[in-house]
Amino acid sequence: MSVQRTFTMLKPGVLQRRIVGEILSRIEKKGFKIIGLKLMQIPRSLAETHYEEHKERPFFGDLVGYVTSSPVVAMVVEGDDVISLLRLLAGKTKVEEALPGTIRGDYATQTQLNIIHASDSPESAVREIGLFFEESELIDYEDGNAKWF
Ligand code: FUP
Repeated sequence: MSVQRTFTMLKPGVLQRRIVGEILSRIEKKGFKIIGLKLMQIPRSLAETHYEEHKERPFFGDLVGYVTSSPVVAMVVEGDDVISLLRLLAGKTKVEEALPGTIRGDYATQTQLNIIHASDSPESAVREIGLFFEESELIDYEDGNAKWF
């Protein structure tokens, strides 16, 4: 196990559906430490850069349109093996594979509206944290509950 940081984003449907608290609660209950958190209206250029690996895919335009359609909640989360563990908590990308009990499995019926993004590798995490956050926006505070998780 090693302490990692990952980037996660609650997509526009989350704020619109008034379920920010519920989704944040899942991340908190798991025991991860939120070290950066903000509401953002993502500019189109940032969305295109964030999803640039998909730029040739047929869903790229709709995906960029969706994530720029209204505000998102952007976060940096820290914890032991948080990159893979947060992906597990989020659930599979495709809704037909996202199991009940996962965030996507419980809250999404369409892949394009799968409500949460979480970095898929250490390289992606570094890149995505750098795209969305300044270092000064990340708070390195003492976690009084760390031993309980
Ligand atoms: P993930 O890392 O789980 O978000 O998955 P991807 O990077 O493969 O996909 C990014 C986003 O593109 C997904 F969250 C939803 C959208 N997508 C589609 O709309 N259709 C697809 O077939 C695959 C992905």
